[in-house]
Amino acid sequence: MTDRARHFTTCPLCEATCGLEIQHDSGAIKRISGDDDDAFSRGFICPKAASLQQLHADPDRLRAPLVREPGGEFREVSWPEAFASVEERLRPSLAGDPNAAAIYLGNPNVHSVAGVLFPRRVVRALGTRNLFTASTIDQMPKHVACGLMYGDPEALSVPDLERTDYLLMLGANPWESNGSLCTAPDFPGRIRDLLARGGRFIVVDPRRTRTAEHASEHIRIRPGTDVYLLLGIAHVVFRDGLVRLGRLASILAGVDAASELVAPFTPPVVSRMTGIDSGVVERLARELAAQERGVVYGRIGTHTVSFGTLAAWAVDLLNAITGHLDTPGGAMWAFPAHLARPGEKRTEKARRGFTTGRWRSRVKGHPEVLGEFPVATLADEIETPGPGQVRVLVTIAGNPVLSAPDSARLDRVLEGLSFMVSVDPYLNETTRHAHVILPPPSPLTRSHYDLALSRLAVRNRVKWSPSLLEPTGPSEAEILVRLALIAGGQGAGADPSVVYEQTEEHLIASAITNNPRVASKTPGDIAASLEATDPLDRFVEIMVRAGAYGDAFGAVPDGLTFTRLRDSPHGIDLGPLQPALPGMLKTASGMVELVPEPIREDMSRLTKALEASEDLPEFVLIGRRDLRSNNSWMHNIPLLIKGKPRCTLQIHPEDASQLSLQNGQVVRIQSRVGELLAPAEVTDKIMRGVVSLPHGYGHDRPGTRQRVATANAGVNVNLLTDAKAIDPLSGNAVLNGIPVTLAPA
Ligand SMILES: Nc1nc2c(c(=O)[nH]1)N[C@H]1C(S)=C(S)[C@@H](COP(=O)(O)OP(=O)(O)OC[C@H]3O[C@@H](n4cnc5c(=O)[nH]c(N)nc54)[C@H](O)[C@@H]3O)O[C@H]1N2
Ligand SMILES: Nc1nc2c(c(=O)[nH]1)N[C@H]1C(S)=C(S)[C@@H](COP(=O)(O)OP(=O)(O)OC[C@H]3O[C@@H](n4cnc5c(=O)[nH]c(N)nc54)[C@H](O)[C@@H]3O)O[C@H]1N2
Ligand code: SF4
Ligand SMILES: [Mo]
Repeated sequence: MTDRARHFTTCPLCEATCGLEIQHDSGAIKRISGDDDDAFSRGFICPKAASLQQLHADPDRLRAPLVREPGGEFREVSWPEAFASVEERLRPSLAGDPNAAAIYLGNPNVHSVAGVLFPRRVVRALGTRNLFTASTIDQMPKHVACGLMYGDPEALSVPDLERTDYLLMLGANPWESNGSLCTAPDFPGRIRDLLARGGRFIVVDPRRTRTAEHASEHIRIRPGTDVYLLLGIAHVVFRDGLVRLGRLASILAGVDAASELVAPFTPPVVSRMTGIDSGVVERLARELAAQERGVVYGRIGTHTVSFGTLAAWAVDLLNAITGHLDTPGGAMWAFPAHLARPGEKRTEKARRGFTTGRWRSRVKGHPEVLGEFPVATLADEIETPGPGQVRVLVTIAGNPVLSAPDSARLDRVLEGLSFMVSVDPYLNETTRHAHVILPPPSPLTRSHYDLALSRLAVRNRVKWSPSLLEPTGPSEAEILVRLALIAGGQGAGADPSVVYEQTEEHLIASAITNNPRVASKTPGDIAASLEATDPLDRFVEIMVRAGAYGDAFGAVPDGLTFTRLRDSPHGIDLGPLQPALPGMLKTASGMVELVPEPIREDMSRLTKALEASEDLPEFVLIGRRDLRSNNSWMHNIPLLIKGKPRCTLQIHPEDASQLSLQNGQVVRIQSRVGELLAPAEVTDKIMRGVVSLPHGYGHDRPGTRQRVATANAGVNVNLLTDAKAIDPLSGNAVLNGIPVTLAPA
């Protein structure tokens, strides 16, 4: 028996944030397992966790920067050479126009402190308005809905899974995805607990997913129509006098207006649009309203559709009118340790509410939302000539060539850029277009704290973990800071520590202004009292000590300190979710706006769709996820990709027989924008008229360096999704419910 050391950390791969125990021999990883003592995840992990070891060891993972030669070949270079080459080309290619640069930030950024803090710094240094992120192919509708209702686009409510007795879930498949906008390690276990205490779990999905198989009831819905179901339920709640406002009665604005707005959505109308029996709509309304502790929760299938924001809004509306908002067992808000408790900030930003469209995109005139334009319009900005045309692209942790709609066009236009730089550990479908690739080291080389996901947790908790390994090159933080310095004109030789110092000063200043218990401290006192040494750990320390449970740098005797974080390798439980209203509200009225004006306006689009509903397409395409995948970027891990090919077109047996399609036979799938071939998987799990293909595949592009993925290429579903189809309020792409035609190939 060798004496292995045990290292505890958090898995950075998905939103569940499971605690890991890594057994190692002086850094050589021997085993990765769930941390049984983690206060939140209690030992749960999924198969992806163990693959961190393979990810770390992956020979295709870039260890050194690459520069693309004029001939197209990539050459490994030293870090100084790589940064020099960015300096040489980035700013000159802009020719003085900051908006000639665009930046795309991908999903993995939310999983690291560096990825949350520093990409914004690069954006500011570039000075461009052309900011694009994975949010507009994902959850932007929820930000907009919450922004409009609560005044704060980051105030996303989560279902209180641990205390609810009734969960109505739409468009989510946590048995595969492990949950989203709802950080709950072992989501399935938490649902099993709900069922064990006699609760009901209802899943609305066009597919009988693994999640649906565990539900008390599975309701099939026609893709893209969740909003009708939700408004139909609200209709019955109002019609039958089942409204219960409870404690929130005095701060809910627009109850009568909401009642009027949902009047057209009678159960028969809803039934016609969704394919769900009127009787089911009536019953769901009665059940939800009768619950002491019940909640409605919607995710990808509810958001990435053409009425995404309306549907996201309808979820919160329904929770509000049935007495399930901001109450145990309902939809609640987490209080992360690094933020002030809602309403406690001394100088709460003036309650200005939330607006979008402060500026517009050059080509299509899309309104900015949270300072971003829709990813769906990135190709327009690159391809369309004229002043302000995008000639330079920075991508950080993103693979839009596989993840964004109409990606054939994006793939094509990226080749026309004057300069592209990517911060990414792989030479993949997107980064093969870059002139310089700057690979961050493996996640095991960074300490961990969840700045983003702790806001979405179903239980308050805090955890900080040190890094396991030393990076051999610069950390991701340093890469991003250097990129920001180059973009800002300070050059490749500028000292990153200046940026760390500025960030620290800024965080200390905010601590003093925001927390009344810190107000009497001087910046010098605070800096001198810090225990952490690494700059990013110091940022976490400042935020946590000034945050909701912090020691306020000595003013609160039992408050959290960095020493306590360091001495709690399994995390610290901070208890169940607590009520946040009205303190959290940032609307101009100081109320929850149940019927914000932009929502009321967009409702007319919905009413119009009611009239146009007769000519339904023969087939619509939806997506899906698999437990062993992670969007586009973990198909290079043999452990995860092995087994039956998973990039198949699921189709109902009766639809298949009508098309004379056999299981395994190749189908030609055509949409307005493209076509592709995929093997049919005939299964009654999917409803008639709907077919499903997962995203993140299509690893057959030339010039990539992901050998395992290339051998298991699959096809890219986003060759079929339409960049013209977006939810207008959020700019989110429509990725579910794509009209397609099918034929045997
Ligand atoms: N049709 C369809 N399309 C979809 C979806 C869908 O359901 N259907 N889902 C959408 C959703 S929800 C999302 S979030 C997007 C994701 O869209 P993206 O974020 O664009 O794509 P990912 O596949 O997550 O790619 C992540 C990239 O980050 C790199 N990476 C991994 N770890 C790190 C790291 O630590 N640092 C850095 N710098 N880079 C890293 C990977 O190599 C990869 O290139 O896809 C969307 N696209
Ligand atoms: N294993 C794995 N885990 C992941 C990811 C991954 O790629 N793989 N990606 C991560 C990311 S970035 C995200 S955002 C989350 C997403 O997490 P989830 O929101 O749970 O996403 P999905 O698993 O795609 O589940 C969406 C479900 O919506 C259904 N659906 C499609 N259209 C409609 C519709 O119109 N109405 C309704 N009601 N349902 C519909 C689909 O059939 C599918 O079952 O997962 C994260 N976790
Ligand atoms: S569910 Fe899997 S991928 Fe997600 S955090 Fe847990 S172990 Fe990691
Ligand atoms: Mo996502």
